[in-house]
Amino acid sequence: MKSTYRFLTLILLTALVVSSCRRDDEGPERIPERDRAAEVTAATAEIEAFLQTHFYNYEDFENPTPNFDYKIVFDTIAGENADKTPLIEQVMTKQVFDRVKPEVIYTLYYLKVKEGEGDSPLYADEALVTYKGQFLNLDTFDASDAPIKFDLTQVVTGFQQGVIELSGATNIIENPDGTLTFEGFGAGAVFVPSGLGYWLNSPSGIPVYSQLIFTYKLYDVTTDIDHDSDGVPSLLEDLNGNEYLGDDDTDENGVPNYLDTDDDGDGVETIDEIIINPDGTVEYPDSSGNGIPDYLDPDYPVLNN
Ligand SMILES: [Ca+2]
Ligand SMILES: [Ca+2]
Ligand SMILES: [Ca+2]
Ligand SMILES: [Ca+2]
Repeated sequence: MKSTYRFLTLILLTALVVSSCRRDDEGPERIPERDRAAEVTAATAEIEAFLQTHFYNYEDFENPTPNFDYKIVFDTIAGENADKTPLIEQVMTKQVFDRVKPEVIYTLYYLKVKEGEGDSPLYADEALVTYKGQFLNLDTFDASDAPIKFDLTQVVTGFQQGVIELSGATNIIENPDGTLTFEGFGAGAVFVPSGLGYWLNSPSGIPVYSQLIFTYKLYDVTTDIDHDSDGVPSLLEDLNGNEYLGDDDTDENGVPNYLDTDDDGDGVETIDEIIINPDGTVEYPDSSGNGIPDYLDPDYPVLNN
């Protein structure tokens, strides 16, 4: 457990050094890292202020015209829009723990404007989406109108947690011109505090500690991913069942199980300590009968195949 956090901290520290180097006469200047718990309060206040003062084009979604693109558009509640329903009355919330400091809990706000009629992704799946990333001032920092596939373990936590609330399309039709039509897709948005976003590790163009908005359409879902190809599906490498793969590290070598091909570090590859049947089902032998399957048991380094 401890070494997992060391691993994560190492990534953040590397980012800290890179992102805080300023080329000036006085040499590199460090941006002090903020307290993660205190920052939750500040970030949540900023996001709630946005949700109270803004609305989305919900009327377009309620009565879609034939050519409506199902894109979420935000605007300020003011002037001729003074009577619009604020987002704060339409959002849903979920509790999400901080991936660096798990005792810190966020209330994550998200919007489900079109639920989707197909499969819903899990945190270890891949999702085919179009998306747009915006700051709270509604400037866009990133977008893809072409469907793009994301490994949901590799995106910022807030985006992952928003996308998994939707379902994908039920039917994908290939048109004569080569484009795809997705029937029954999902559409939503998530309002991401920096601690579930980029924190200090922000790509260029995104200021550190920015709160972000992602809008997205979910088209398709790829399940049963085995990131390290060791025969154990990634979902089953979430040993503590907290729906986060980064903090399960049986041999405490800094590589979490879902990316570790020898999970118990006994020198025998995981794939040689499990049985993959011809029909694809997997068995996890416990040869010593101590309740720990061989691939997680460093005291049982016996080849099974
Ligand atoms: Ca695996
Ligand atoms: Ca490991
Ligand atoms: Ca593994
Ligand atoms: Ca092993």
